[in-house]
Amino acid sequence: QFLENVIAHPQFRSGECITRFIDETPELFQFQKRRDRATRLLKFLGEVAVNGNPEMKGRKLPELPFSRPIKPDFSLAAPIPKGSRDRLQELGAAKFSQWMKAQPQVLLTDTTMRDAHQSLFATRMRSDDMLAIAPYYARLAPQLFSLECWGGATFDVALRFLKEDPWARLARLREAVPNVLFQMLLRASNAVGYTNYSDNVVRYFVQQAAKEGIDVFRVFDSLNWVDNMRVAMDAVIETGALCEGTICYTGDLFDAKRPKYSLKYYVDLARQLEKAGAHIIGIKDMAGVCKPRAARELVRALKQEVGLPLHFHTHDTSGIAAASVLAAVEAGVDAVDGALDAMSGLTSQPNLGSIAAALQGSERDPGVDLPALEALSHYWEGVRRYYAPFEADIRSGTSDVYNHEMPGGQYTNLREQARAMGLEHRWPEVSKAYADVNILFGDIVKVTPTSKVVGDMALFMVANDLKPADVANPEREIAFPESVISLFKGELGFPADGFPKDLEKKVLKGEAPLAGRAGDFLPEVDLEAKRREAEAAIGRQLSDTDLASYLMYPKVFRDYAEHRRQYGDVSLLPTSPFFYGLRDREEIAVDIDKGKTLIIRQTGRSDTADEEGKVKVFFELNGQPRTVRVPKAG
Ligand code: 3PY
Ligand code: ZN
Repeated sequence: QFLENVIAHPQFRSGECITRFIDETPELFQFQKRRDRATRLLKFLGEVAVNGNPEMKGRKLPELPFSRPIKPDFSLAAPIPKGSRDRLQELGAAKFSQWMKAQPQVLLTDTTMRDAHQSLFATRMRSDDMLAIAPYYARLAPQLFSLECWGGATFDVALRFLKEDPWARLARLREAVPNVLFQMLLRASNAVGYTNYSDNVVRYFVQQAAKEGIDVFRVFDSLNWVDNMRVAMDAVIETGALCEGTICYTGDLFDAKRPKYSLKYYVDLARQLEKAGAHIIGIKDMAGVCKPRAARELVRALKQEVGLPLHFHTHDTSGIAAASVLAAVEAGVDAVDGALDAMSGLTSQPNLGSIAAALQGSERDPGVDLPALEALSHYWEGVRRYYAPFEADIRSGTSDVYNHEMPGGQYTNLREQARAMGLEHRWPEVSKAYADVNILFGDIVKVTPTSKVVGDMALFMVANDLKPADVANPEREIAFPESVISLFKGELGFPADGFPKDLEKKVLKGEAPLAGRAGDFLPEVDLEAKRREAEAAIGRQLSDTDLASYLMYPKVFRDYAEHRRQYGDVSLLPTSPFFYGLRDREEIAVDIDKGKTLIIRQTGRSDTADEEGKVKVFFELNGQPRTVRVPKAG
């Protein structure tokens, strides 16, 4: 077809010098590029048709076909109203923060595109499903305070499992929603990873994220150590974005047996965050253990003791989180998180639509358009079905969360890890071991990445039939997981009262822990040298955002780049064919560029592998027959 293009071109027909003509006529090569991209995507679809998506291995497949998620009945020709982002741009961060505090409504954050799917189906939601609804958000929900749509585990999972570029997700969402604040979850010195990075890497990451469109950075430290949050917070403040300095809530304010996590503890933390320059104080109840009475008391005290707006985040694992949200609202909290109805409940956030409805007509009425939120939720209901194989088999809230205190965002991921280790059937033991490990480690804050360490240790104990007494016993030799050794070394920082000395001695075998913040010991990274190193490894130039990905996850990024080289940009495929392959005669339209659409249809496949062990999969690409030969695995 390349030749057909050449022959059909008027300049060629006019008989001008062919070499010059080819050199000077780039559109011919655009066709070639498009053809390469199409070939790669067909190769991917062929692979999935023959061997399945590796992500689906060992999972119970849903019944196909899916009915299409229903988009709101609303014209996208409608103009985009002004929203919270326009207000931030008008006022700047400091004045915006004052406005938040002064205005009477409670502001709403929708977590559907980040925490909700992280907590319900192991963070697997693909960009394609977000992008299809994003322009409706811009027009139907401009009253929202923010969309939490980036950061946390989404960064890692996008690259590692979904083979998508998280930065492209952000850029494309930003383009579709220019008016509502975008919020990300940033693990302070751990950025979007599981360990402390060099300070200049954290700064670089924050700069890129702000440049690409993040407006609100919810910054937390997994041990509530404010000193370890300053680098990230300073970097956020410097970009002009909103810095939500966040306290992680754990324990129980009213449990006299656990006095460590008292009102004073949280008020002191909030004061430190205010001093460090935060514009908003986040209260992050990552496990959903902040009971209504505690939420009311905490908000009341913080309002009295700090001069910043408060933003409350919780999870519905217990089944009663909405009561905590409403208690916080009554006590004067300025903003709260929820997930749209179809993506709410269980380990996710409580139901945003119902919370908004409950507050309707009150003096704190969030002023959102309820039927519009319902229409958006209706779409998510359809999307959620694609991801059924990733959902944990839980049907109700559980008060057991007050015992294990596992973050909602970790729950499905840890179950995944247990499943991969063949321990799924021993889940109640894992959850009990999780609580035991917390006590062994000195009753710590458990949120990524400390929660991952506690989870690793819990799995290790169950897999090796170890009891807490065995772990504590100085006579019993134990090969602790690497992550546990790193935790006790202080590589993630330290809790206010340190780690228990006896266990520290046992884990570190007498070696001394770090004498301060890990960032003070990690050398500055030569960013340009890293760029060259990555470019040599993947054989192409790196953009600034690619470099940020490489700095976070070098191996994962290299694997992603190799996948992209082989299969192209698979994020452009719809979700059903991505995970489950095309059914014979199924046709999809894939927009590979603005105004450039591939029509792909699978027409059949050979019944058996050929002499080279390859199966033929037959497609039509824009009406032309194409065949892909796929080596049959195993
Ligand atoms: C994350 O860091 O990914 C979390 O969701 C913590 O709650
Ligand atoms: Zn959360």
